[in-house]
Amino acid sequence: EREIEDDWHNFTALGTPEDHPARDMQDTFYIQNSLTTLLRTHTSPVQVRTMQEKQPPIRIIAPGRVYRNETISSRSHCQFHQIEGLYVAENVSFADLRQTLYYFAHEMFGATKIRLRPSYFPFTEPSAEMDVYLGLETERDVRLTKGTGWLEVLGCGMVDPVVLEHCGIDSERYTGFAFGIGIERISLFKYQIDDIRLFFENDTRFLKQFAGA
Ligand code: 2NL
Repeated sequence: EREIEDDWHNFTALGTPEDHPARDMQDTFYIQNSLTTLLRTHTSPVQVRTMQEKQPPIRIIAPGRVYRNETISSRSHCQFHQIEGLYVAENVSFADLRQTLYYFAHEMFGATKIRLRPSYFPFTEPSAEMDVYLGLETERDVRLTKGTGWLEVLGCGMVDPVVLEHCGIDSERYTGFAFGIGIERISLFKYQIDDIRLFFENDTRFLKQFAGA
């Protein structure tokens, strides 16, 4: 999939207005000072193109590298990988979203409890953050969850009808849910890695640990 996108597929189609801070040069890498050609800030343009090309039911998982102009530290980087999911069909509900995410949390983390907290994304309404319950069994759980037992793992929501219409889908007939996960962020705690920069240094001593994982 393309990593260089235009602002329509990365922002406009997804309901991110011209004056939204995410569009700023501070946050997004533009190509040669162009205001329209940029490094994608999420994998959503893949789903946008899919919706433009075919009618529901649509089920797609879009993994890939994305770029944000952030200060590099042990916790954040200017490049990372995302997995986004999108499901658009008749009668897709928030309950469907919750059950799908619960299944993922159970398989990925062995979590038996999740919670959805209200949040905001320009492309979903309503929007939520999903936390998984790790408990406070180990010292690591206490540290990772700041003593609460709950860990934030992804963002999600019901696709905003405006986004469906931008992509040529009848929002009176169809509804959908979407979610996005930062792969490095969840790998950091799943594999107890303390610095996100390690993923991009290509040091074979680091990479070999995951051979066959
Ligand atoms: C996050 C949150 C999210 C989406 C991504 C999406 C894509 C389309 C339409 C609507 Cl085409 N939504 N993606 C929705 C909610 C959250 O990502 O924190 N990602 C790291």
